[in-house]
Formats: sequence, structure tokens, C-alpha cells
Amino acid sequence: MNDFSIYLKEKKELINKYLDTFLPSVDRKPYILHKAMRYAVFAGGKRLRPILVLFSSEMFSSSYTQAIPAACGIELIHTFSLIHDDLPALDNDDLRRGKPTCHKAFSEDVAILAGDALLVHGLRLIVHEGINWALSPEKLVEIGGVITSVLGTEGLVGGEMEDLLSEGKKIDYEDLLFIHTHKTADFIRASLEIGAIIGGADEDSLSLISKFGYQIGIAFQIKDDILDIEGNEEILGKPIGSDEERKKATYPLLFGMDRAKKELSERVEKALSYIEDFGMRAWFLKDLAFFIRDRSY
Ligand code: GRG
Repeated sequence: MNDFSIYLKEKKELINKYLDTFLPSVDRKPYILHKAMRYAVFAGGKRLRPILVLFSSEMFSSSYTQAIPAACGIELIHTFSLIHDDLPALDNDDLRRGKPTCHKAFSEDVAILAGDALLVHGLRLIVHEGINWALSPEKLVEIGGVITSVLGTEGLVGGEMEDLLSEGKKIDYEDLLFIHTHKTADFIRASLEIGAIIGGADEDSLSLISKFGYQIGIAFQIKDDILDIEGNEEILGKPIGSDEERKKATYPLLFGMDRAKKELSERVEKALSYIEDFGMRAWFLKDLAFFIRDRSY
């Protein structure tokens, strides 16, 4: 294993350990809700976003410890968005992270509420729990501003709405970029920004990290769209071809596979240009950019 794989593995284990301690026990009421929350969170997942929080904090402070609650909060919110995205009223998917989706394993009403609870619990971990980890109120207010700015109509909800509205339509590049930006890139960028704020990054560094995050966020979604055509269902843990079936507006379906791959590489190159001056301090982010470009899951 190389340093990148070791870092990913170690931090994934750390995140899983803390998620277990932060999530409500299945022995507490409402049992079924806590069971469904834990089912969705521990069904699998790369834990990429929380690892970004940890690394960007470590990059500026040589420690990731204070970023642990926020990193876990980010993963809970991400899991919430996947549960709701899979619901019959939205994408109506049966499989996620290699397992039946939350509404299939439980029921639609339970899945909706499990998602709601994960969103609120995640927000609490990000904006409040840090107090118990010696994070300053100023930093908590700042990261509260970042996370809430990327979840609403000018973030995840807005991106998801436009994504649904664009089904079956031939939208232009600008409209597709709106969806990719708000559905995916904003949240990845915010994960990096939150870690950097916790780590005490100065304004210029924060801006560079943010620009890097935006570019790898777009690259991540382009790759996601490519994998929906060329990926392996077993490795991905979800069916392929669902975008075409649902007439989704995706990069390769709208503009062709060659152009999608070209833009993916260009976004990765652009992302790398923003972190060049950090040198070896940003080693993980460099490897991550290539991982996003080359990943098979
Ligand atoms: C109220 C905040 C809020 C949002 C609701 C449902 C919704 C609006 C948004 C869904 C957005 C969504 C599902 C975007 C897709 C992003 C994406 C490519 C997810 C897959 O991420 P991976 O590959 O998944 O990192 P794992 O399973 O590895 O964690």
C-alpha cells in the first residue's frame, strides 16, 4: 500500500469509530429510526468528504483531532442526501453502497425520517460539538456559515432540484455546470474549507483550498457520470446505466464520452495548479486529485 492508500484506510477507520460513538444507540427510542440511520451510514462509503475535512485541518495545524466532530457531521449530512436522493419520489434507486437503499431495507416513511435526523445530527456535530473539542466559538460560527451556505437553494437542494427538472431535456453546458456545482462540488469544497478553518488557514490559503475543492468537486461528478456508463456494478455497489434509463442530464450523455474525459483531466490539472505553492504540505490533495480522475468506485 502507498502512503495515499494508508492515509485513506487509517482515516476511514477513525471516522467509522467516531461515527459509531456520535450516532444514537439502537437501544434508545425510537429504535427503528436509530437502526435505519446506522444502516445507511455503515452500509459502506468511501468517507472521502470527512477525510478531506481531517486532511485540510492537519495541513494547517499539524493536527486533525479538533476536526473529528465536523468530519463526522459532514458524512452524516452526505448520507442523508444519498437516502433522500434514492427515494421513490426522487431517483427511485434500489441499491446504494452495495446494499438495498434505506427505503428498501426499512420503509419510505422511516427512510425519510432517518434522513431528516441525520441532517440535523450532522449539523449539530459541525456547529456545536466542537465546543467540547476546544474549538473557538468564532471558528464554529465561521464553519456554520460555510455548511449552511452549501445546503440550501444555492447548494445541494438547488442542484438536486435542477437535476430533477432537467431529466429528459437537452440542457446546455451552463445549466449542467449549475447542477454539478451545487449538487456535488459545493459540498466537497465546503468539506475542505471547514477543515482549513478549523486548522487556522489564513485567508489566501483558504481561498486556494476553496478553488481546488471546487475543481475536484466538478471532476468528481464528471467521473461519477462516466462510471455510470463505463463502471463495474459490483465495484461501484450500484447499478450502471441508470442515468441513461432516466434520461438524466450528465456530461457524457449530453456532450459525449471524449469531451467528458477531456474536461475531467482539465479540471484535475486546474485543481492541482491551485495547490502547487503548498508543495509537499498538500501531498494528499495531489494524490486525491489523481484518485478522483482514475477511480473505479
Ligand atoms: C436538504 C441539504 C439538503 C439536500 C437534499 C437529496 C438532495 C437534496 C441532494 C442529493 C445530492 C446528491 C445525491 C448528489 C450526488 C453526489 C455524489 C456523486 C454522491 C456519491 O458520492 P460518493 O461516491 O459516495 O462519495 P459514497 O457512498 O462513497 O459515500
